[in-house]
Amino acid sequence: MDRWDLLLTDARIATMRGGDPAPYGAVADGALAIRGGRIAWVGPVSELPPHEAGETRALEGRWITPALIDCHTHLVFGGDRGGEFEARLGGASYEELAAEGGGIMATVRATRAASADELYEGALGRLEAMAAEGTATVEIKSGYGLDRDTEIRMLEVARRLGRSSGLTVPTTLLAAHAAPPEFRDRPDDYLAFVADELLPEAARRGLADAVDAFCERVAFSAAQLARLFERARELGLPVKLHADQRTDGGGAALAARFGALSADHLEYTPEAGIEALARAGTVAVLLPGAFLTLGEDRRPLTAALRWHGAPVAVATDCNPGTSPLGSLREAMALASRLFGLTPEECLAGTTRHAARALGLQHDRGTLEPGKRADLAIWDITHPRDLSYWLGRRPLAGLLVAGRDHP
Ligand code: DI6
Ligand code: FE
Repeated sequence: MDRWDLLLTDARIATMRGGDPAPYGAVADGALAIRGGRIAWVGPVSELPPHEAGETRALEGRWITPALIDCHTHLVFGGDRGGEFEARLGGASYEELAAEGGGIMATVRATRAASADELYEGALGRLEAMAAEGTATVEIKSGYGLDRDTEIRMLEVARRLGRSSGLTVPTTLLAAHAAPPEFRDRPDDYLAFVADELLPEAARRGLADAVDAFCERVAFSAAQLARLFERARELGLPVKLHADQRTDGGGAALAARFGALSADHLEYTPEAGIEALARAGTVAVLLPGAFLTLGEDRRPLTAALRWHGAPVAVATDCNPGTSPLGSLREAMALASRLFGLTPEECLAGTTRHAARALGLQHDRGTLEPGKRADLAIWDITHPRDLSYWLGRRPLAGLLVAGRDHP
């Protein structure tokens, strides 16, 4: 006799299992059982084994999917950049505003000036809004401090958000986001500081789960970043990369060479770079919010990603400058329209492949026995509705490790 804590029945279940011949790995008249915060059983109601359940809930035909996973955000930051948004609509370019001290540096100044509590409160509101849309795992990057104290403070705030919210918050050190004013015209000295001091400290204190960098003409070159990635490797930390967002800087190839968890943006990645990502098993993370906000006209090569079999994820890139987007479900709706991803690819991109982009593929991202019981329950008629509708809030419930998330 199987003993379960919670049994969900009368559900339609998009398991998102890889290799399942059914679209979305769907189970029509399904049940899902949870024990100890993990999925204990999933399948058709007609095949339920003999069991005892502490609680049983009939979902009246609602859909269950894996809880969504946002694998790329800059959720912790000070200030906001609404003024720049207006100025850009008035004709100023992102690069012009950056040259005048706006852009990333405006947020760096505001973040340095903010206390840990202020950063925490601001990010907590954004995090709760994400959970209210079905997201239970939210990666958070540093990268608006660009000095020792503020980068560490951002990571500590992200860790605190993970402890207090009940959600999972993997952290990423993105100190190589830009060279700060103190190192103007000395980017190599700044990268040496990051590689030799900041990275080892973050690793020693267990503050970073991964290391990210911005590979771009306005930031750092692939050659400059290779040294940082070698250091990350020595310290046993996986790497990720903001690659080829505005220009082809060889970012995808660099990420593939280091077996990165993910390469993100990829608007200007050539097909050879995509082939390299696919061969390395590096997840291609597409960020439609930044594409849309920057008015970019070059798209990632969706057909080539498919053709080469690269795993593709979708994320919000939530940040105050280039992607003021707080809903991962809306990111799916945008990725289908702007990049031509199918609704099933969008959902795989915010579940199974997003888990892999964080190195969590063995723990979550699909509904299979043994995986963490992070589930979203939706008032929808078909999982494609999650990409189909804009501006709707179809979430009916969120379970995190088998418990109702408030
Ligand atoms: N790419 C982006 O779109 C953001 N960072 C990055 O590496 C920009 C962040 C910002 O403008 O604040
Ligand atoms: Fe980003």
